[in-house]
Amino acid sequence: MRKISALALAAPAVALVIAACGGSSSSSTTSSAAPATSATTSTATSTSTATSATSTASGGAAAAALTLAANPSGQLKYDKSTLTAKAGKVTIAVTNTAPLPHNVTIQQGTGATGTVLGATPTFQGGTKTLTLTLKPGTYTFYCSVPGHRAAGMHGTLTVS
Ligand SMILES: [Cu+2]
Repeated sequence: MRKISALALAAPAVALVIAACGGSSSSSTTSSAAPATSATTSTATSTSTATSATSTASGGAAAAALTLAANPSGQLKYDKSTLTAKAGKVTIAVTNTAPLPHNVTIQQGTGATGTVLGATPTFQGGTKTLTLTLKPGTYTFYCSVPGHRAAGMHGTLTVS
């Protein structure tokens, strides 16, 4: 009985402290923080929507998507020059925030030419996902927009 009454006394004391803070100048800080919180919440919602769409597109494969991004400042290169994956279903999520359109094209082997196995559309802004079923081997990823591969927009994908 004594413990319960002690708690009952403590709770109103805490409430009084909170009320005192809320009534002071700190109320302006509280109101400015509220919009930021709701903005974060809406971003998180759209991200989770995109994630579920991606997993549906990749057919529920357990393997995590590889990520590749075009240089955001417009240089003709990707953020990686090598990618590695396990044989089977390989998903590459390609982001292009550069001020010009790019794509990612996957070619068999590392020669100047080779069989093209798949490609994202040429796009600007956002992320496109490319899923291919690949055997162990070496592949080249490059941008097929004229001049981009020659300028350095390519790399090697190793599948084992
Ligand atoms: Cu390009």
